[in-house]
Amino acid sequence: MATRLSRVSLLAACALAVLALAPAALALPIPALEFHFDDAVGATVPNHGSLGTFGDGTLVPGTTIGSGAPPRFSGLLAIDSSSDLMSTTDLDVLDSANELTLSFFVRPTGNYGSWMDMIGDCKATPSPHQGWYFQARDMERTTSPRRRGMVLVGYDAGAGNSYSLLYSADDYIIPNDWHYLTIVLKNLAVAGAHTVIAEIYRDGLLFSTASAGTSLQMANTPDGFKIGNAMWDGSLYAQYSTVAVYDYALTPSEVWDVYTYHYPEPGTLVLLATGLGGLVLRRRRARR
Ligand SMILES: [Ca+2]
Ligand SMILES: [Ca+2]
Repeated sequence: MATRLSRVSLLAACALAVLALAPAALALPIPALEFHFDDAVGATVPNHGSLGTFGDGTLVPGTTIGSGAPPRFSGLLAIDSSSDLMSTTDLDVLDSANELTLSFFVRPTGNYGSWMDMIGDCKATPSPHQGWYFQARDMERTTSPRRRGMVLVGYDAGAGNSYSLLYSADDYIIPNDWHYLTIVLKNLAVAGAHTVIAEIYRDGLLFSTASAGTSLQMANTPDGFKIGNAMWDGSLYAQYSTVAVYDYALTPSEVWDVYTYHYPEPGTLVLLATGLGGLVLRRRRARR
């Protein structure tokens, strides 16, 4: 009897696991940009997003790619000096979007400090700043505030170099650990007084939310999307993998689907389906 019951349970678990897998496989959101870093040709990093070759990345000399990142794609971009950079041409579809989602695996490796450039689409100089970018903040600190992710949303001329800062909670970015970070930005192009929102996820789950009031609208930036020496400050030394930009906001379930697609663990999906997923997720977070 016990054997029959456990067989039935096993079959039910397998069926649920298949159901859990199916939606992610069939209906993943499509990004405008997605870089895998395992297929570069010379200095060109192919774009796998909807913008096609128009969104290809270009490496500046000295910027290298390698392997060993978490699956599904193991290629990585290594930023190990403040001049390392991958950039695209100017992309109007991203500049004019009211909502954006940025997703990437990252493993910080050094050069920790207070303001460390990571990723963005931003005109750095001359002021006023335009566009948005994401930094690692307070990496050197051992007390709060420390190891935060920060989005700077900068707005156009006319309005006098005005910008908003949106911060994650502490310990969002962990030295030497791979994590999958997702930042959803909303209300970038709303006219009049409004609130800009950043929903900040790690490994598929909401980590914190930040907001800031402004009456300014996002302006077009003449520069392209950048990883590395993106803006003003020294670069966080880090490895990046599977970097994507969506010109719309992902929902919480889409963020989870994308994460589990890029970081599949079959055992996790089976246990999720049988209600034990929380245990495994806690274990996985502890391990990584
Ligand atoms: Ca380098
Ligand atoms: Ca631009």
